[in-house]
Amino acid sequence: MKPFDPKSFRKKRAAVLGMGRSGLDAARLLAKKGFRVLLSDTRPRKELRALAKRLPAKARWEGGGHSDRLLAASFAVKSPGIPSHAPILQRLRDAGIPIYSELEIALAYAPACTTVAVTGSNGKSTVACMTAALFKEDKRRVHLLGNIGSAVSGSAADIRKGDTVVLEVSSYQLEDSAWFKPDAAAILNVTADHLEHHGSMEAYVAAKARVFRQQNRGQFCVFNASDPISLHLARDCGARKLFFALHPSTRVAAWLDGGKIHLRLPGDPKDSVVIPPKLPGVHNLENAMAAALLAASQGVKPAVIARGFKKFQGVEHRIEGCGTFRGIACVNDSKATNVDSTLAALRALEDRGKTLLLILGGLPKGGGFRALLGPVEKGVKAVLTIGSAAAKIEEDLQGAAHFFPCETLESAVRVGLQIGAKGDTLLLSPACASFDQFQDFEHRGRRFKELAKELGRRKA
Ligand code: UMA
Ligand code: ADP
Repeated sequence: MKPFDPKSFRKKRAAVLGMGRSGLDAARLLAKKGFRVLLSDTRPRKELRALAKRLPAKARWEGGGHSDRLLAASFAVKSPGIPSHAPILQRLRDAGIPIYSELEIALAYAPACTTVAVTGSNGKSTVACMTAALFKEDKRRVHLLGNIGSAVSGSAADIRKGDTVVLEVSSYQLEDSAWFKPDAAAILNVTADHLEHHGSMEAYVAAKARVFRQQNRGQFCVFNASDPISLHLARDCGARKLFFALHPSTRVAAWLDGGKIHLRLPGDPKDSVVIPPKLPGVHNLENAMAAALLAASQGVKPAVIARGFKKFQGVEHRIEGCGTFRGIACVNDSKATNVDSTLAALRALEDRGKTLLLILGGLPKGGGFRALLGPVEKGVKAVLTIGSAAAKIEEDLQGAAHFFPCETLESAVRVGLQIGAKGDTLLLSPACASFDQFQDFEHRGRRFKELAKELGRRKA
């Protein structure tokens, strides 16, 4: 299979699998570029009708499954959420039809721009936002796209020569991207996540490695020397490697000393020191080092990085302080959808002592909660459980704290504010996906903030 080249197809027919954000934007882009597009989705037709109204008149679509009509296409575009074992993918392969990711199609239409890609199990959005802020501080025209919520196809027409495109890339997007070749990439950390989609840890790690597979000595890749899998993957990378670590060592390009970030960049005879953004947790210092290296690899000067960090305020739903009610500080970490991100929050707040009222639960991702046992015992006064993971949480964390089964977020906030004392912290850091009770983690986080305000203002 060759990289996606729009001019190479004799028949201008494209099949687009999935009618979510990626599929709809890819279809619009391809239709504009003169392709006859057929979109296809497993959802019933009646659920798709409203979406189809937003498509160009020439685009055709089908619901209720992926039919053989797709096999008339010259190539197919796969939405990231479609599992790689979906039967339609095999049927397309058997018919010799190449399958590309939405990311690859979109970037093929973007003119010469700088591409910077961030992947990892946790911290992608934060690092992508920070990196974009650093490039903006350098007065560049920046597009922040990808898994963060905006398909690249939707912005391809707006990307100009010389722009900087900062991409948050997920393992889902990478597993389909055989030709992706960013100018700078970062693998922040790799811990078990999304195993239900990838089928095995090996497949998940292999997908992450695709972020640098096509890179060569002309590009850069940032690795976390303190993360065993990120470090291990570096062995296989042909780009110029930039490591970051919490402690100084001769091999690293960024490290911490006295709370400051030290940078030693290739070609720069002297080290630079920058003050990191004021955000909670050691993990955010790691995030800042990764962002600094990505920006510096593309010529952003340390003084500009320092200015960008000074202005950076953090990202919504990530250990976000959202007010103090009845003397209880409320913190929204709804984006903590796995155990590792909840561990990061517990570490970040450990200086508060044993004052945490922790809301845990939602839709479990598999793998259990036992890794939380020690930190919960140390820093958590009470665990308030919600959603379908509640029983498993109680089983795994038995004896570590008092448990209050609350079922819903509303009840958890109410109970938290009732049982909490002045000086306590009510933390939503659920270690679970949100889809059992909410549209997504943003919906859950917004609801938490509303509830804290609403119930916190009522008399106890
Ligand atoms: N579908 C099929 N056939 C199937 C399976 C699904 O047709 O076999 C259809 C569904 O019915 C649905 C569509 O495919 O209509 C959904 O496609 P999708 O799941 O790829 O979702 P998009 O709306 O295109 O959003 C995707 C990313 N979603 C996933 O990777 C699951 C979004 O990341 C991303 O922001 C968006 O593209 C733009 O780039 C979200 C996400 O949850 C935030 N990502 C995961 C994460 O961060 O943990 C990886
Ligand atoms: P992602 O896009 O990879 O999901 P986010 O930046 O949205 O990452 O953060 C997701 C969750 O992980 C949040 O709860 C956040 O506090 C936590 N987090 C952020 N950076 C890191 C990191 N480097 N290591 C561990 N957890 C992190």
